[in-house]
Amino acid sequence: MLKLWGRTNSLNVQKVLFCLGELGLPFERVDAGMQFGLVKSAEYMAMNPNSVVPTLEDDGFVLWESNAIVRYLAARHGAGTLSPTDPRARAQADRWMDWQQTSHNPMLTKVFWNLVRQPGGVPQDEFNDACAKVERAMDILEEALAHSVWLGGEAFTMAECALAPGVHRYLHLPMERKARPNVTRWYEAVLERPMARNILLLPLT
Ligand SMILES: N[C@@H](CCC(=O)N[C@@H](CS)C(=O)NCC(=O)O)C(=O)O
Repeated sequence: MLKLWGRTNSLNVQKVLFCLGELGLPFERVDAGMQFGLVKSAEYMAMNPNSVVPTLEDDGFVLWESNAIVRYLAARHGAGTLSPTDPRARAQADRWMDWQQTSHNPMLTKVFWNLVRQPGGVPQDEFNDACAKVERAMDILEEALAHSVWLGGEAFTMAECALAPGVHRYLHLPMERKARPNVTRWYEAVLERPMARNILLLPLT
């Protein structure tokens, strides 16, 4: 049976949970990270030397990095659906997944921590800069979704699994947001997926 380590309020764990839910795969989950600890234990670090969540184990095969886990599960169990087989469709999904890790998430994390987990923990100018960059990233997403139903085109893919938790987080931060109708339409469509509400609709903590 697949085994996943990670707390459910982690954006990176939520990506994997969403992917597992889309694929309908049975799995066991172990709470780990933040208040649950475990990630600094020798046993955990032997699997994931980064001391972060998520980590997946599949019949002795251990994998860390949330997007790599999503790609692995999608390739193994969702080839042609979650994991597109057409090279261009695959590249589009990959592109958004890489963008999530490198452009969207770093600044979103700074804003999120400053507003939710450790209010005032980030100097004001750094916070303002992070907010401006998150807004710019959300504008890029808004523009892209004006031209396609899903991130990869006409079909729901693993890119949705990877990006939905971050967009959910952004949309629920206690701050002002401008209207982005295409993002809203996409987010509402994501919430219609069978497992999405269980995984995403948690209070931000
Ligand atoms: N690039 C890694 C980042 C993993 C990461 O930073 N995980 C956070 C939670 S989202 C973490 O484990 N934080 C420490 C903790 O929860 O104790 C991935 O995508 O898996």
